[in-house]
Amino acid sequence: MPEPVDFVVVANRLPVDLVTDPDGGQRWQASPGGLVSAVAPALAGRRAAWVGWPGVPDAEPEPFTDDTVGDDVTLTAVALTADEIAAHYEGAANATLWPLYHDLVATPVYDRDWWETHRAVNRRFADAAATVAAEGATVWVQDYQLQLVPRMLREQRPDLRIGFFLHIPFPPVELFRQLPWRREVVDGLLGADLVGFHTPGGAANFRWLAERLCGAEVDDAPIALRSATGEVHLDGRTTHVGAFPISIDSAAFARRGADPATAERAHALRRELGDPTTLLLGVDRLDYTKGIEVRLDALGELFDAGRLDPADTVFVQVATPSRERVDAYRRTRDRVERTVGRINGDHAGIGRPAIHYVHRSLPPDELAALYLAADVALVTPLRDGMNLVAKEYVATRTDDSGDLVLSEFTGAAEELTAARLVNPHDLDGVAAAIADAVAGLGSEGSRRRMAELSAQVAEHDVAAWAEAFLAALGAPPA
Ligand code: ADQ
Repeated sequence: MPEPVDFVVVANRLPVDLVTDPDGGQRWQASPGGLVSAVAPALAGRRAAWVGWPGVPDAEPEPFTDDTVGDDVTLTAVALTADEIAAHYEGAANATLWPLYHDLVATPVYDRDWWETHRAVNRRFADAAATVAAEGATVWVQDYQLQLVPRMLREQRPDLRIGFFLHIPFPPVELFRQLPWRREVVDGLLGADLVGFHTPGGAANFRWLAERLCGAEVDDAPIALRSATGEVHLDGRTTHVGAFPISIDSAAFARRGADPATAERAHALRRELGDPTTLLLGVDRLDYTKGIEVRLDALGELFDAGRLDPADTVFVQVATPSRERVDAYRRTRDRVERTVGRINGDHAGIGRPAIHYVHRSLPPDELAALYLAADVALVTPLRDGMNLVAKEYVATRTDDSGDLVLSEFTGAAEELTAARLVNPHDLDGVAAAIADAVAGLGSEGSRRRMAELSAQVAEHDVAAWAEAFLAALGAPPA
C-alpha cells in the first residue's frame, strides 16, 4: 500500500483506461474527454493520488503510475462489476442524473435498484479516498456520478478538506425536485467544504435547495464568477458554493494553431473536401444534449431554401461514439445518421457530400487542423455545463478569422458573449445565425468579435480555473 498523500482527486474514471488489444495484450490508454486535461495540470508538482474506475468490468490493478499524469500521481483503481457498471454508471448516472440535470432533454428513469447500487458504489469511492488521503489532506471530488462521496468521506474523515466540482449544469429547482433521492444528493454535496459549479445560476439553485430540502441556513449574497461564494450552514459546518467556469489549456491550443504543420494539414483538409467556399464544423460526443440534430435541421432548411449553396458549402460533423449501451444514445445516433443521409440525398452532388459525418474520435493534431480549416463552428447544445469545443475553436484560431455560433444554453455562453448566441429551440434563429455568420466572414465585425473571444479564452484558461477553485477551497499551494 503506497504512502498516504496530501492531495487526492476522486473521479468516476481514472485518467487512463485499461484496453485489451486484439492479440489479448492489455495496456493503459489516456481516457477521452475534457475532465482529465482540466484536472491533470492541478496535480503538477504535487505528490498526489487519483482514485477512479479503470473503464472495464472487474479490473483491480494494484496502485500504479502512468505518464499521462506523471510519476508523482498514484492511480488507485476502484473495481466495478458489470452489474455495477450497468446500474451505477449507465443507469443512475447516465439515465437518471444526466437527463435530469440537462433539462429533461431525455426522460430520466428513476429506478430504486440502480440507486441502491449507485449509493454502494459512491461508498466504495469514498472508502478508497479515505485510505489514500493523509491527515488533513485536500480531496477534490469530480462530477455528477459521485455526489454522495463528500458526505460519506466527511463522516469517516472529518480532518479532510473536501472540494466538489460539478462538470454538468445544475438544474432549475423545479426539475431537481423530481429526484426521489433529492435530499440525499444535496446532503451528500454538503459534506464538502466547497461545491463548485460552472455558473452562478447553478450555485444559487443549489443553495436554495440546501435551505428547503436540508433545513440549512444560507446567506443571500450574490454569487459571482470565480470570486464571491455563497454560504450554507448545517450542523455547525459551513459549505461554500461558487461559480468556477472551467476552461482549456488556451496557450497549448494557440501554439498548435500557429504551428505551420497544422496550417498545412488544414489546407490539405479543405482540398480533400473539394475546396468549398465555406466550411462549417461541429465536434461533439454523440450525445442528445449536444443539439447535433438542431444544426443539421437548420442547415437542411438553409439548403432547401437556397440560402446556402450545397455546391460550395460543406459541413463536417465529428461525433465521438459515447455511452452506446444506453438506449437514448442509440436512438440519437440513428436519428443523426438518418438526417445526414436525408440531407445528402437531397443536396449532395455525386462525389461531393454536403455533410461529412465522422463517427470517431480524432487525434489532437487532426482536431486542431479542423478547427483551423473551419470558417464557422456550430455549437448548438440544448443544454451543456460549459462546452470546451467552443473554447478550443476560438483558442486555436490566432488570426481573428472565423465565427462561432453558440447556444445560449451552454455555460460557455455566459463568458463568450461575443459569439453569435442562439436559442437552439428556435430553428429559424439558428438558421439565421448560420447564414449571417457565413455572410459576415472576413468582415470587420466578425474579426472584432473573434478577437474579443480569443482574449477571453486566453485570459481565463484551465490553470486559472483550477487555481481559483483550490484557492477558494483553501488548499495549500503545490
Ligand atoms: P463533454 O460533454 O464531454 O464534457 P465538452 O466540454 O465539449 O463536452 O468536452 C469534450 C472534449 O472532448 C473536448 O475537449 C473535445 O475536444 C473532445 N472531443 C469531442 N469530440 C471529439 C472527437 N470526435 N475527437 C476528439 N476529441 C473530441 C463535460 C460537460 C461539459 C464540460 C466538460 C468539462 O458535459 O459541459 O464543458 O465536461 O467540465
